[in-house]
Amino acid sequence: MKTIDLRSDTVTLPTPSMREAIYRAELGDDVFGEDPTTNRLERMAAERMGKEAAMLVVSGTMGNLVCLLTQCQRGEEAILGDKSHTFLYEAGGMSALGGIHPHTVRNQPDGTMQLTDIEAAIRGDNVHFPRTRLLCLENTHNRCGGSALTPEYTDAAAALAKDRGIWVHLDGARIFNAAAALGVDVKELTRNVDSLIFCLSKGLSAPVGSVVCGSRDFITEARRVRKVLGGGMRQCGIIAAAGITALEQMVDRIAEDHANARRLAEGIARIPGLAINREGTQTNIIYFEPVDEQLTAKTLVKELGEKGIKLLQIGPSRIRAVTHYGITAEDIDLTLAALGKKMQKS
Ligand code: TLP
Repeated sequence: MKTIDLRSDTVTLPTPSMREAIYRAELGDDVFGEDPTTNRLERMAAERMGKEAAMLVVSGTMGNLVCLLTQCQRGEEAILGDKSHTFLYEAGGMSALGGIHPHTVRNQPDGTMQLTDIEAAIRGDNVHFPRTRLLCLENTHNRCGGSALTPEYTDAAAALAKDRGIWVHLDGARIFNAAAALGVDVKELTRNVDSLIFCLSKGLSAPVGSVVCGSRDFITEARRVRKVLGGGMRQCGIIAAAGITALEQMVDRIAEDHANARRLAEGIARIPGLAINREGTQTNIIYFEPVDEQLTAKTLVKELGEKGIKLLQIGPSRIRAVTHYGITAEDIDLTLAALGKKMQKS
């Protein structure tokens, strides 16, 4: 039976040319700064993001944590969206390991936080309050339907933060999806943030790895934090080699994933009994739900799973589908046919 795995873009396997690049990678000890392939990936990533320096980390979660720990001391505060990945899905690492106080601000359905809400969350100088150090943005926004924050919004939020003397970190796990959806160079989305991460192992299809980018001084400090977390790797050119191939070959095809996500969303909108998120599909993530109380999200996910179509249940009623390399328009049509058949029966 054919499997169509729409649970996440993290399920992507390395392409044949990534496997070839891994096999051929020139290696050294990266803790000594001597892995030529890792050094090359880090230079490429910094250049792409318009930053001075970059550092390979194991995962997006580690990248966000390294950035937070580099920018905030214990008892200081970071402002972040109440639906942000860092707040919801990173095991509370910022407080568990950094003693950093999360101050959540409501995410709007499009993934933004209102500037007035951010402004209100920034603490004044008062002995009762933690010090606000950092504002965290997420682009694309996972829980907000894969929505893309525009350069104008990012610049405005960063200007506000700068004016109030706080830094800005961007969780750009899927920043290339945002750039593709908006038709802008990725630098337009990163130019005013102090630190950012992007993931090699999601839409870009590499097997492992994320990259932290920022100023030279920031990355020097971040290397120390990564070491503390046990993230100093040795011959990680094995990972970086696939990352280089990802940057060279996988960025320009992302638009295909977005077209497939739109095809899926439009098809779901036509199936009676299913409701699709109202914000529209901008990138490769969609959320939908059964409206009929007889059929729960859990049952629908289970029954499609039995037919080889894997979806992710999020909360009691929502279902997530993510398109990625390896998912074709034909797979989308098979998924829609299976969903349509299931809904007819229920
Ligand atoms: N997201 C995963 C799950 O954790 C939910 C997914 O399947 O979408 N930032 C954002 C915006 C993310 O979506 C993710 C992963 C991360 C950070 C963490 O990356 P990893 O999984 O590499 O630690």
